[in-house]
Amino acid sequence: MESTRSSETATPHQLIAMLEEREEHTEDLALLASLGLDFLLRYKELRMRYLCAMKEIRTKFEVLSTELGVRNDRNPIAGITTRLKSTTAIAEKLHRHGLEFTLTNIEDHLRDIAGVRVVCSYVDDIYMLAEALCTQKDVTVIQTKDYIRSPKPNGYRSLHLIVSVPVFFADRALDIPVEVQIRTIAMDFWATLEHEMRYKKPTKHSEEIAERLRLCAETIAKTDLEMQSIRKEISSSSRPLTKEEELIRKIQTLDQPFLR
Ligand code: 0O2
Repeated sequence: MESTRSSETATPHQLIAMLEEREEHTEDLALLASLGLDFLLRYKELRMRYLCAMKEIRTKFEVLSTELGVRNDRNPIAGITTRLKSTTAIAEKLHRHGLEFTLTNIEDHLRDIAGVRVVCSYVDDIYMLAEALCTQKDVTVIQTKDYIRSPKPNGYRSLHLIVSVPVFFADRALDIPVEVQIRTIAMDFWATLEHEMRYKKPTKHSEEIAERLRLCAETIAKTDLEMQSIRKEISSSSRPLTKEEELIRKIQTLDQPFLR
C-alpha cells in the first residue's frame, strides 16, 4: 500500500495498515477513532482470540517437547515459533481472494491468522508430531496439506495443518483455527532463505534462479532422508546399553529436558 495515501480518504482497514507502517500516527489514530472505533475495537478483540489460540497450540507442542525429551534420549523438536498475521498481510490476502477487509471475511475465509511453526530433526518426526497433535481430544483437524509428499513446484516442503482448538475465555469458549507448519531443520533452512529471496516478491526471479532454488530443495530433501537413514542404521546396529550404563545415562540427563 502506498504511504502517500491521504488519511482523510482511507478506509478503516487502510488506516490500520498505515498505523503499522508509521511511527507518528496520532493524526491517523484520531481519524480512525472518528471513522471506525467500533471496527477497531472488534478487530482488536478478534486478534486477541487468534493470539490465545496460538498460545494453546504452542503449549501443546511445548508439552510434547518436554515429554518426548524425558521419555527418549533425544528431543525431536528443535524449535517452535509463532506469528500472528500482520494487518497488512491480512488485507493483502483478502484482496488477492477478491474480498473486502471485514471481520466476517477474516473469520470466514482466513485460517492462518494464527500460525505455529515447529522445526524438528528428521522427516519421520514430522509425521509423529502431527499425529501426536491431531489425536488430542480437543483438537479438530480442518485441513492437511502435505507439501513433503507433494512438494510445491518451486521445491517448497513442509507439512501444513489447519486445526481448530477450543479457547476458554472469561465468558465463553470458542473454537479457533490455527495454521501449523511442521518441517525439518533442513526444510526450514531452505524455506527461510527462499522466503527472503523470492516468495511473494513483486518481481519474479528468472527461470534460471527458480530452477537453482528447486535443485537446492531437492538436494536438501535427499540429505534429509539420508540423515534419517543414517540415524536408523546407527540405532539398529548399536548394542543395547547395560543396566548400569542406562542408569548412568539417565542420571546424567535427568535435569536436561527441564532446562528447555
Ligand atoms: P507468512 O506469514 O509470511 O508465512 P496462499 O497464502 O493464499 O498462497 P494458502 O493455501 O493459504 O495459500 O497457504 P499455503 O500454500 O498452505 O502456505 C501458506 C504459508 O506456507 C505461507 O504463509 C508460508 O509461510 C508458507 N509457504 C507456502 N509456500 C511457500 C513457498 O513456496 N516458500 C516459502 N518460503 N514458504 C511458503 P504466508 O501467507 O506467505 O505468510
